Amino acid sequence: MTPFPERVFSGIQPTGNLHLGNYLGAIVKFVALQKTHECLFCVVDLHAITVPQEPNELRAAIRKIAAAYIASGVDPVKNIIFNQSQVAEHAELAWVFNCVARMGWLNRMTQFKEKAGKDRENASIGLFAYPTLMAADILLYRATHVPVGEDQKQHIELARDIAQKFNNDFAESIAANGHEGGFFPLPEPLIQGPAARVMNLRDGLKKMSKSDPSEYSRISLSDDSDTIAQKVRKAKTDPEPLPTDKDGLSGRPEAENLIGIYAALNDSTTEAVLQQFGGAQFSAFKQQLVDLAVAKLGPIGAEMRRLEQDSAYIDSVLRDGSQRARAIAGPIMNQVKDILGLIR
Ligand code: AQP
Repeated sequence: MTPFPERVFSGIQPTGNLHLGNYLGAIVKFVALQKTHECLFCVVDLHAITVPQEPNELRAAIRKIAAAYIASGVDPVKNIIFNQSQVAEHAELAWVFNCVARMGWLNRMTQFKEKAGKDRENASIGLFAYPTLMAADILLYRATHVPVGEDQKQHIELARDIAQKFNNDFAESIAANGHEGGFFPLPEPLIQGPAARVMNLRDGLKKMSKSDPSEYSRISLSDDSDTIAQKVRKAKTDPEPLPTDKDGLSGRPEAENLIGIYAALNDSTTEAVLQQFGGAQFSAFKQQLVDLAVAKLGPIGAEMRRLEQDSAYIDSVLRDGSQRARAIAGPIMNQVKDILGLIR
């Protein structure tokens, strides 16, 4: 049995407009988990600066992510909402983990390969070490559960490897400092659901992402009703009617994606949606999807726009959250120093 009480941590980078993938892959899970768990939801601004950022845009983007959390229904009083750079221990523990993780482990990270592209020599060291900072984000709070989209699975596995290696390498000192059963938990990713990997609306084989040059590839949380409707109508499909069961979706990535989005927005399953729409033409299904997406996302977008006007309120939420996060992180970082043999 784990000696660690259950605690949830997750974060989103302030690197652009939040899209339906971020919402369904992460934020919807945050809203559900706050009912049952102690949760920390972070705006991971130190991750954002692994690639160039314009300072004014970064400041606005940090506030925008916090606004999106709150507008989506994450309660800033019950949960800790904060930005990473206000809690210095994230960077401190990341350095320790840079000394625990192996080059070979990081060399295998597919996200670095995708983001660095062909010009790897010119990528920042921060971009390469991104997963050790992510491991520090989670383990600084000894978090046990991490709600994320499917694309982050490999990074959570790395966080588990780092936790395990730290526990093994310092086993004696960990025990001498009075900790039973290892110092860090092995965090579990929470990935399941019909929209764990929301795909690009123009190409069902590519992930929906903030950085795709085409606005029509994604639905943004800030899109108004007309824009959502236009994007869904233009979404790529195939000429066949919708199938009646899951097997009929194989080899039809665009159909699978739209059905998954509908299921996730409706808090339903792919099977249930196929039962309802099997045999229908895409045009009829798309109209229903537009109605559902506008009903779900419209109020969130409106509340985000309202909150974005009130930067004093957002900043106060982030300051309060950072203070509460530091109260947890400080003692854990001190224990890490004791285990390592650093004098404090
Ligand atoms: N397409 C997606 N489907 C499901 N979940 C997704 N997530 C991202 N894209 C999808 C999840 O959203 C959370 C926050 O992601 P992030 O902003 O920290 O990182 P990211 O994966 O770099 O986001 P993007 O949109 O893909 O940005 P770019 O274009 O810069 O690469 C995470 O839980 C992630 O799994």
